[in-house]
Amino acid sequence: PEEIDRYAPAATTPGSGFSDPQPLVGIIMGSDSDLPVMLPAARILDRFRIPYELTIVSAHRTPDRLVQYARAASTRGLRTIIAGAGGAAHLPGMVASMTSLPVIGVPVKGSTLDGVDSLHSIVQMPRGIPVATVAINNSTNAGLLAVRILAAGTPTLVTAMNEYLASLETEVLDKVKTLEDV
Ligand code: RP5
Repeated sequence: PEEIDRYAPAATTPGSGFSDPQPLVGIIMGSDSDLPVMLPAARILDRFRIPYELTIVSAHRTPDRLVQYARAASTRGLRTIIAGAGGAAHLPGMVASMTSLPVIGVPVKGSTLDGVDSLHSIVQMPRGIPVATVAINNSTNAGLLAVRILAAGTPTLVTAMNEYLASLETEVLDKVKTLEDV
């Protein structure tokens, strides 16, 4: 719907496998206070040149917007949704109940309870309505999981993900070398 504010990178670059700037991933969060935790997911999607949108949808404060967003997500062209929330974190599960798209939940750590409240709220979904839950505050992994979902059937993205994994390995092996000199 038009009333949903969108943020998406200007354009994708060659080699991504996606040449259309139509957002493929929706990053949503319950409050602007979640933004610092959710931005790493956006940075991962930037890195893999995947177009996304980023906005606030609150399950409790904007319930009508939640329904509109979730119901329209698939027909608007989104392929997966990353939803972050803290406390009584009902956003990912409620979105998953109203779309057939894969939903990745990010438990956001609040000022109390160390984020365990958010984790339990997101991970303990009833049978039939899955939410792929990542670790508390780990939206990087939410972004990476979204890339993996999109990579199925997209060889350029598979290659890019393998290169990313190789870069992690190199990073650790470089540290091993450094430690050998200590
Ligand atoms: C949740 O309540 C939000 O996802 C956020 O993590 C938490 C606190 O929101 P604010 O009071 O900071 O807006 O709905």
